[in-house]
Amino acid sequence: MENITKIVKTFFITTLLLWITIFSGCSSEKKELYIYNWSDYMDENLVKQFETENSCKIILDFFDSNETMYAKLKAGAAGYDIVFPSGYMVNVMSKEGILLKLDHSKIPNLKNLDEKYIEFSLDKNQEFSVPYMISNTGIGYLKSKVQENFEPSWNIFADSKYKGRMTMLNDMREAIGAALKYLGYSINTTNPVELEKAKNVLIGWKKNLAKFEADQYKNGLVSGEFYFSQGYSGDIFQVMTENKDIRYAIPKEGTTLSSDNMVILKSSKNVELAYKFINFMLDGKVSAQNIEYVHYLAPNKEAYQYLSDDIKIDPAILMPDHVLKRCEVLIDLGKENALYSKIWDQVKSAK
Ligand code: SPD
Repeated sequence: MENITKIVKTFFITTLLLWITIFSGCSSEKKELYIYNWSDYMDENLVKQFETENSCKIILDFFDSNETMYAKLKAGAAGYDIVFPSGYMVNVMSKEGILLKLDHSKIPNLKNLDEKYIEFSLDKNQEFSVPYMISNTGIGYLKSKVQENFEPSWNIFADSKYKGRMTMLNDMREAIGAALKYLGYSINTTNPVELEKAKNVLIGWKKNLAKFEADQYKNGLVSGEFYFSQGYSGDIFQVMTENKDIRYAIPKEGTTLSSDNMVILKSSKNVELAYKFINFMLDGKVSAQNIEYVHYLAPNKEAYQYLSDDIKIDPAILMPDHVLKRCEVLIDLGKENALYSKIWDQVKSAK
Protein backbone atom coordinates (compact mmCIF):
# COMPACT_ATOMS: atom_id res chain seq x y z
CA MET A 1 0.00 0.00 0.00
CA GLU A 2 2.82 2.32 0.95
CA ASN A 3 4.45 1.64 -2.44
CA ILE A 4 1.29 2.50 -4.37
CA THR A 5 0.95 5.81 -2.50
CA LYS A 6 4.58 6.60 -3.38
CA ILE A 7 4.02 5.83 -7.10
CA VAL A 8 0.85 7.94 -7.20
CA LYS A 9 2.63 10.83 -5.45
CA THR A 10 5.59 10.69 -7.87
CA PHE A 11 3.20 10.59 -10.84
CA PHE A 12 1.36 13.70 -9.62
CA ILE A 13 4.52 15.66 -8.89
CA THR A 14 6.03 14.80 -12.30
CA THR A 15 2.83 15.74 -14.13
CA LEU A 16 2.60 19.00 -12.18
CA LEU A 17 6.19 19.98 -13.04
CA LEU A 18 5.60 19.16 -16.71
CA TRP A 19 2.52 21.40 -16.80
CA ILE A 20 4.34 24.25 -15.05
CA THR A 21 7.16 23.98 -17.59
CA ILE A 22 4.82 23.97 -20.57
CA PHE A 23 2.56 26.79 -19.43
CA SER A 24 5.17 29.14 -18.00
CA GLY A 25 7.07 28.97 -21.28
CA CYS A 26 10.12 28.31 -19.16
CA SER A 27 12.32 25.59 -20.55
CA SER A 28 16.01 24.96 -20.40
CA GLU A 29 16.29 26.54 -23.90
CA LYS A 30 17.07 30.27 -24.08
CA LYS A 31 14.33 32.65 -25.19
CA GLU A 32 14.90 34.03 -28.66
CA LEU A 33 14.29 37.52 -30.01
CA TYR A 34 14.16 37.99 -33.78
CA ILE A 35 15.21 41.44 -34.96
CA TYR A 36 14.91 42.71 -38.54
CA ASN A 37 17.01 45.87 -38.98
CA TRP A 38 18.98 47.91 -41.53
CA SER A 39 22.57 46.69 -41.85
CA ASP A 40 25.39 48.37 -39.87
CA TYR A 41 22.81 49.98 -37.64
CA MET A 42 23.53 48.67 -34.16
CA ASP A 43 26.59 48.05 -32.02
CA GLU A 44 26.72 44.25 -31.75
CA ASN A 45 28.42 44.53 -28.34
CA LEU A 46 25.13 45.92 -27.09
CA VAL A 47 23.33 42.94 -28.57
CA LYS A 48 25.69 40.67 -26.61
CA GLN A 49 25.21 42.73 -23.45
CA PHE A 50 21.43 42.37 -23.71
CA GLU A 51 21.74 38.63 -24.34
CA THR A 52 23.87 38.19 -21.23
CA GLU A 53 21.71 40.36 -19.01
CA ASN A 54 18.52 38.62 -20.11
CA SER A 55 19.78 35.06 -20.72
CA CYS A 56 18.41 35.09 -24.22
CA LYS A 57 19.53 34.78 -27.82
CA ILE A 58 19.06 37.53 -30.40
CA ILE A 59 18.79 36.58 -34.04
CA LEU A 60 19.54 39.47 -36.40
CA ASP A 61 18.42 39.73 -39.99
CA PHE A 62 19.01 42.72 -42.28
CA PHE A 63 17.23 44.67 -45.04
CA ASP A 64 18.42 47.50 -47.28
CA SER A 65 15.23 49.47 -47.86
CA ASN A 66 11.80 49.96 -46.31
CA GLU A 67 10.19 48.55 -49.41
CA THR A 68 12.27 45.32 -49.34
CA MET A 69 11.43 44.82 -45.67
CA TYR A 70 7.72 45.47 -46.21
CA ALA A 71 7.55 43.20 -49.27
CA LYS A 72 9.17 40.39 -47.28
CA LEU A 73 6.69 40.73 -44.42
CA LYS A 74 3.78 40.92 -46.89
CA ALA A 75 5.04 37.81 -48.63
CA GLY A 76 4.54 35.99 -45.34
CA ALA A 77 7.93 36.18 -43.63
CA ALA A 78 6.99 35.39 -40.07
CA GLY A 79 8.84 35.17 -36.82
CA TYR A 80 10.28 38.66 -36.40
CA ASP A 81 9.61 40.38 -33.09
CA ILE A 82 11.14 43.85 -33.64
CA VAL A 83 11.52 45.68 -36.96
CA PHE A 84 13.08 49.11 -37.72
CA PRO A 85 10.96 50.94 -40.37
CA SER A 86 11.28 54.61 -41.26
CA GLY A 87 8.45 56.94 -40.23
CA TYR A 88 6.41 56.77 -43.43
CA MET A 89 6.62 52.98 -43.38
CA VAL A 90 5.43 52.87 -39.75
CA ASN A 91 2.25 54.56 -41.01
CA VAL A 92 1.83 52.04 -43.82
CA MET A 93 2.34 49.11 -41.42
CA SER A 94 0.10 50.47 -38.66
CA LYS A 95 -2.71 51.04 -41.17
CA GLU A 96 -2.28 47.40 -42.22
CA GLY A 97 -2.82 46.44 -38.59
CA ILE A 98 0.41 44.47 -38.24
CA LEU A 99 1.96 46.57 -35.45
CA LEU A 100 1.42 46.13 -31.74
CA LYS A 101 -0.04 49.17 -29.99
CA LEU A 102 2.66 49.98 -27.44
CA ASP A 103 2.11 49.77 -23.70
CA HIS A 104 4.20 52.68 -22.40
CA SER A 105 4.32 51.30 -18.88
CA LYS A 106 6.71 48.66 -20.23
CA ILE A 107 9.11 51.25 -21.69
CA PRO A 108 9.99 53.60 -18.80
CA ASN A 109 13.02 54.93 -20.71
CA LEU A 110 10.67 56.67 -23.15
CA LYS A 111 11.23 59.62 -20.82
CA ASN A 112 14.74 59.95 -22.33
CA LEU A 113 13.46 60.83 -25.81
CA ASP A 114 14.48 64.28 -27.04
CA GLU A 115 11.37 66.33 -27.86
CA LYS A 116 13.33 68.44 -30.35
CA TYR A 117 13.56 65.49 -32.73
CA ILE A 118 10.21 63.88 -31.88
CA GLU A 119 8.92 66.82 -33.87
CA PHE A 120 10.10 64.93 -36.97
CA SER A 121 8.45 61.66 -36.02
CA LEU A 122 5.18 60.80 -37.76
CA ASP A 123 4.00 58.91 -34.66
CA LYS A 124 4.48 61.74 -32.18
CA ASN A 125 2.92 59.93 -29.23
CA GLN A 126 4.80 56.65 -29.84
CA GLU A 127 1.54 54.79 -30.30
CA PHE A 128 3.14 52.10 -32.46
CA SER A 129 6.79 53.08 -32.75
CA VAL A 130 9.74 54.37 -30.76
CA PRO A 131 12.25 56.64 -32.54
CA TYR A 132 15.60 54.89 -32.96
CA MET A 133 17.86 57.05 -35.14
CA ILE A 134 17.48 60.30 -37.06
CA SER A 135 19.44 60.84 -40.23
CA ASN A 136 19.57 62.82 -43.40
CA THR A 137 20.63 61.70 -46.85
CA GLY A 138 23.42 63.37 -48.77
CA ILE A 139 26.36 62.76 -51.04
CA GLY A 140 29.49 60.94 -49.95
CA TYR A 141 32.38 61.92 -52.22
CA LEU A 142 36.13 61.84 -52.60
CA LYS A 143 37.59 65.27 -51.94
CA SER A 144 40.53 64.59 -54.25
CA LYS A 145 38.12 64.31 -57.22
CA VAL A 146 36.53 67.76 -56.89
CA GLN A 147 37.65 71.36 -57.30
CA GLU A 148 38.40 73.51 -54.26
CA ASN A 149 35.13 75.45 -54.73
CA PHE A 150 32.96 72.33 -55.22
CA GLU A 151 29.35 73.16 -54.41
CA PRO A 152 27.44 69.89 -53.85
CA SER A 153 24.29 69.56 -55.93
CA TRP A 154 22.15 66.54 -56.72
CA ASN A 155 22.88 67.34 -60.35
CA ILE A 156 26.42 65.97 -59.96
CA PHE A 157 24.87 62.73 -61.19
CA ALA A 158 24.29 64.42 -64.57
CA ASP A 159 28.04 64.85 -65.08
CA SER A 160 29.13 62.26 -67.64
CA LYS A 161 32.78 62.93 -66.70
CA TYR A 162 32.13 60.63 -63.71
CA LYS A 163 30.22 57.97 -65.66
CA GLY A 164 30.47 54.60 -63.91
CA ARG A 165 31.97 56.19 -60.80
CA MET A 166 28.74 57.22 -59.11
CA THR A 167 25.94 55.41 -57.29
CA MET A 168 22.52 56.31 -55.98
CA LEU A 169 20.48 54.58 -53.29
CA ASN A 170 18.34 51.63 -54.28
CA ASP A 171 15.57 53.30 -52.31
CA MET A 172 12.72 54.68 -54.38
CA ARG A 173 11.68 57.50 -52.07
CA GLU A 174 15.30 58.67 -51.64
CA ALA A 175 16.29 58.43 -55.32
CA ILE A 176 13.11 60.05 -56.66
CA GLY A 177 13.31 62.48 -53.71
CA ALA A 178 16.77 63.66 -54.84
CA ALA A 179 15.46 64.41 -58.34
CA LEU A 180 12.42 66.21 -56.89
CA LYS A 181 14.62 68.33 -54.61
CA TYR A 182 16.91 69.16 -57.52
CA LEU A 183 13.89 70.46 -59.43
CA GLY A 184 12.77 72.49 -56.41
CA TYR A 185 9.75 70.30 -55.57
CA SER A 186 8.67 68.61 -52.35
CA ILE A 187 9.89 65.06 -51.77
CA ASN A 188 6.28 64.24 -50.94
CA THR A 189 4.64 65.67 -54.04
CA THR A 190 1.82 63.78 -55.67
CA ASN A 191 1.62 66.19 -58.60
CA PRO A 192 1.89 64.00 -61.74
CA VAL A 193 3.64 66.73 -63.76
CA GLU A 194 6.35 67.19 -61.12
CA LEU A 195 6.76 63.45 -60.75
CA GLU A 196 7.08 62.98 -64.50
CA LYS A 197 9.81 65.64 -64.63
CA ALA A 198 11.63 63.98 -61.71
CA LYS A 199 11.42 60.62 -63.46
CA ASN A 200 13.08 62.06 -66.56
CA VAL A 201 15.85 63.68 -64.51
CA LEU A 202 16.49 60.38 -62.74
CA ILE A 203 16.57 58.43 -65.99
CA GLY A 204 19.16 60.94 -67.24
CA TRP A 205 21.27 60.49 -64.08
CA LYS A 206 20.95 56.71 -64.29
CA LYS A 207 22.99 56.73 -67.52
CA ASN A 208 26.03 57.86 -65.51
CA LEU A 209 25.54 55.59 -62.50
CA ALA A 210 27.42 52.39 -61.83
CA LYS A 211 24.28 51.19 -60.04
CA PHE A 212 21.46 51.85 -57.63
CA GLU A 213 22.71 50.27 -54.43
CA ALA A 214 22.18 50.83 -50.72
CA ASP A 215 24.92 49.00 -48.91
CA GLN A 216 28.10 48.06 -50.79
CA TYR A 217 28.61 51.59 -52.14
CA LYS A 218 30.36 52.37 -48.86
CA ASN A 219 33.15 49.94 -49.70
CA GLY A 220 33.29 51.47 -53.17
CA LEU A 221 33.99 54.89 -51.67
CA VAL A 222 36.65 53.44 -49.38
CA SER A 223 38.44 51.65 -52.21
CA GLY A 224 38.19 54.68 -54.50
CA GLU A 225 36.03 52.84 -57.05
CA PHE A 226 33.22 55.36 -56.56
CA TYR A 227 33.73 59.13 -56.45
CA PHE A 228 30.16 60.20 -55.60
CA SER A 229 27.48 58.18 -53.82
CA GLN A 230 24.09 59.20 -52.59
CA GLY A 231 24.10 57.78 -49.06
CA TYR A 232 22.60 57.85 -45.59
CA SER A 233 24.56 60.23 -43.34
CA GLY A 234 25.79 57.77 -40.71
CA ASP A 235 26.79 55.17 -43.30
CA ILE A 236 29.12 57.68 -44.92
CA PHE A 237 30.54 58.78 -41.53
CA GLN A 238 31.23 55.15 -40.69
CA VAL A 239 33.54 54.74 -43.67
CA MET A 240 35.26 58.15 -43.36
CA THR A 241 37.56 56.58 -40.79
CA GLU A 242 38.69 54.04 -43.40
CA ASN A 243 39.52 56.57 -46.12
CA LYS A 244 40.44 60.11 -45.06
CA ASP A 245 39.57 61.41 -48.54
CA ILE A 246 35.83 60.79 -48.04
CA ARG A 247 33.58 63.79 -47.37
CA TYR A 248 29.84 64.11 -46.75
CA ALA A 249 27.67 66.97 -48.01
CA ILE A 250 24.04 67.90 -48.05
CA PRO A 251 23.28 69.17 -51.57
CA LYS A 252 22.39 72.84 -51.85
CA GLU A 253 18.86 72.00 -53.04
CA GLY A 254 18.05 70.25 -49.74
CA THR A 255 17.36 66.67 -48.79
CA THR A 256 15.34 64.14 -46.83
CA LEU A 257 15.24 63.70 -43.06
CA SER A 258 14.40 60.24 -41.78
CA SER A 259 13.44 58.93 -38.42
CA ASP A 260 13.87 55.16 -38.22
CA ASN A 261 11.93 53.47 -35.48
CA MET A 262 11.58 50.34 -33.39
CA VAL A 263 8.22 48.58 -33.68
CA ILE A 264 6.90 45.29 -32.30
CA LEU A 265 4.96 43.13 -34.72
CA LYS A 266 1.54 41.94 -33.54
CA SER A 267 2.65 38.43 -34.46
CA SER A 268 5.65 38.63 -32.08
CA LYS A 269 6.01 35.50 -29.97
CA ASN A 270 8.10 37.23 -27.33
CA VAL A 271 6.46 40.55 -26.63
CA GLU A 272 7.82 40.94 -23.10
CA LEU A 273 11.42 40.45 -24.25
CA ALA A 274 10.78 42.82 -27.16
CA TYR A 275 9.66 45.54 -24.73
CA LYS A 276 12.76 44.92 -22.62
CA PHE A 277 14.99 45.29 -25.67
CA ILE A 278 13.39 48.58 -26.72
CA ASN A 279 13.70 49.91 -23.18
CA PHE A 280 17.35 48.80 -23.10
CA MET A 281 18.13 50.67 -26.34
CA LEU A 282 16.65 53.84 -24.80
CA ASP A 283 18.96 53.76 -21.79
CA GLY A 284 21.22 56.87 -21.86
CA LYS A 285 24.58 55.06 -21.74
CA VAL A 286 23.49 52.29 -24.12
CA SER A 287 22.16 54.85 -26.54
CA ALA A 288 25.40 56.91 -26.40
CA GLN A 289 27.49 53.80 -27.10
CA ASN A 290 25.22 53.02 -30.04
CA ILE A 291 25.51 56.57 -31.46
CA GLU A 292 29.31 56.40 -31.24
CA TYR A 293 29.25 53.13 -33.13
CA VAL A 294 26.71 53.81 -35.89
CA HIS A 295 27.33 57.56 -36.28
CA TYR A 296 23.63 58.28 -36.45
CA LEU A 297 21.71 60.37 -33.93
CA ALA A 298 19.55 58.53 -31.40
CA PRO A 299 17.18 61.26 -30.18
CA ASN A 300 17.95 60.53 -26.53
CA LYS A 301 18.65 63.52 -24.28
CA GLU A 302 20.12 61.31 -21.53
CA ALA A 303 22.71 60.01 -24.00
CA TYR A 304 24.24 63.31 -25.14
CA GLN A 305 26.30 63.85 -21.94
CA TYR A 306 28.22 60.62 -22.65
CA LEU A 307 29.12 61.45 -26.26
CA SER A 308 32.67 62.19 -27.33
CA ASP A 309 33.44 65.80 -28.33
CA ASP A 310 33.89 64.84 -32.00
CA ILE A 311 30.35 63.52 -32.22
CA LYS A 312 28.89 66.40 -30.18
CA ILE A 313 30.16 69.03 -32.62
CA ASP A 314 29.39 67.13 -35.82
CA PRO A 315 26.59 69.14 -37.50
CA ALA A 316 25.45 66.12 -39.47
CA ILE A 317 24.84 64.07 -36.31
CA LEU A 318 23.41 66.48 -33.74
CA MET A 319 21.88 68.55 -36.51
CA PRO A 320 21.68 72.29 -35.75
CA ASP A 321 18.71 74.29 -36.96
CA HIS A 322 20.37 75.52 -40.17
CA VAL A 323 20.84 71.87 -41.24
CA LEU A 324 17.36 70.83 -40.17
CA LYS A 325 15.89 73.70 -42.19
CA ARG A 326 17.29 72.17 -45.39
CA CYS A 327 15.67 68.80 -44.72
CA GLU A 328 12.17 67.54 -45.38
CA VAL A 329 10.58 64.49 -43.75
CA LEU A 330 9.33 61.71 -46.02
CA ILE A 331 5.66 61.00 -45.28
CA ASP A 332 3.28 58.18 -46.12
CA LEU A 333 1.31 59.19 -49.20
CA GLY A 334 -1.41 56.59 -48.80
CA LYS A 335 -2.86 55.49 -52.13
CA GLU A 336 -0.51 57.87 -53.92
CA ASN A 337 2.50 55.76 -52.86
CA ALA A 338 1.68 53.79 -55.99
CA LEU A 339 2.70 56.79 -58.12
CA TYR A 340 6.25 56.44 -56.79
CA SER A 341 6.33 52.65 -57.29
CA LYS A 342 5.24 53.14 -60.90
CA ILE A 343 7.91 55.74 -61.60
CA TRP A 344 10.54 53.65 -59.86
CA ASP A 345 9.71 50.64 -62.08
CA GLN A 346 10.05 52.88 -65.14
CA VAL A 347 13.40 54.25 -63.98
CA LYS A 348 14.71 50.77 -63.21
CA SER A 349 13.74 49.41 -66.62
CA ALA A 350 14.89 52.49 -68.62
CA LYS A 351 17.92 51.89 -70.87
N1 SPD B 1 22.81 51.45 -42.46
C1 SPD B 1 21.66 52.05 -41.89
C2 SPD B 1 20.87 52.83 -42.86
C3 SPD B 1 19.62 53.39 -42.26
C4 SPD B 1 19.18 54.57 -42.94
N2 SPD B 1 17.87 54.96 -42.75
C5 SPD B 1 17.11 54.92 -43.89
C6 SPD B 1 16.25 56.05 -44.10
C7 SPD B 1 15.44 55.90 -45.37
N3 SPD B 1 14.70 57.05 -45.71
